[in-house]
Amino acid sequence: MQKFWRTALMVAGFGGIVALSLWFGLKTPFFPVAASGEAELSDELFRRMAVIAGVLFCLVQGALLVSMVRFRQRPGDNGDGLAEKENVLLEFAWTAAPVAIVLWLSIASFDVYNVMHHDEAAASTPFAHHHMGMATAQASEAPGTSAVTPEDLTAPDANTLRVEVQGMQYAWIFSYPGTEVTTGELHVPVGRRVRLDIHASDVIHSFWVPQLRIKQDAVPGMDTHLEFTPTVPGEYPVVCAELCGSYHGGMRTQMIVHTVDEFGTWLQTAQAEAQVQPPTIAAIQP
Ligand SMILES: [Cu+2]
Repeated sequence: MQKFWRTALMVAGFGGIVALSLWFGLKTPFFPVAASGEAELSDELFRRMAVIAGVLFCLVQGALLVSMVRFRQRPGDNGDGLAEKENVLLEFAWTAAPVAIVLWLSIASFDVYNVMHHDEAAASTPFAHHHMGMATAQASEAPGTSAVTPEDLTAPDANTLRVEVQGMQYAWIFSYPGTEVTTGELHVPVGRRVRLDIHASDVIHSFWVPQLRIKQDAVPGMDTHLEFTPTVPGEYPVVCAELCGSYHGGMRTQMIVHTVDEFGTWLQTAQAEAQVQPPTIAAIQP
């Protein structure tokens, strides 16, 4: 009978730990606003990890606490304790369980990674080729005008918006291929898929926008990219997340997510300005 109660207590304790971990993991209060379509993917992954970590934390700390109290040295006890040699089942379990968890987490993480880092083949759909072909044709017909008009970039069925991102000590420079627009702030329309092609001029930087849950290293000599769909208009901080020099902490700018109309207006203004004067963007050089 005593064995029954001991088992019942252990099962109840484990149930309590799981419930506590679920509550902590699913209600995790650490996230800023989720402003992209992909944010939920990484948040969900984080919550699952938090639940698993919560269970493991409680189990390990609980076992420590129970052992400290139950198996403490009693007065007058100078023995060596139990001569426990091995427990094959236990050793197998504590090896197999972490292997299974890590494998599952790797696969789940890779799924999320794949959504945010399309490869070149996936990005260049036949429609993209068609659209780019049209833009080139327009440019050759009317030399001197921009290949891509604001209407092209804001049309509801328009392609993924491509932006070239250049990281350098200590600034981010954004240019919009097909237009002459180059800016120090990233402007994008809400609800449209955006592809950033990321480069670095000098050392490794990392393009990070916490509210959109996107982060990608910018590596000299290597092209990296990110894809996402902003869902909430607003201004979000762009932060360099890779220590890149003495002014690394100042390597910040803004991502402005516009409504579609606002973006069209911004692009028109920026193009008009670009034609009047070539872009002058100063990076801070110590
Ligand atoms: Cu940097």
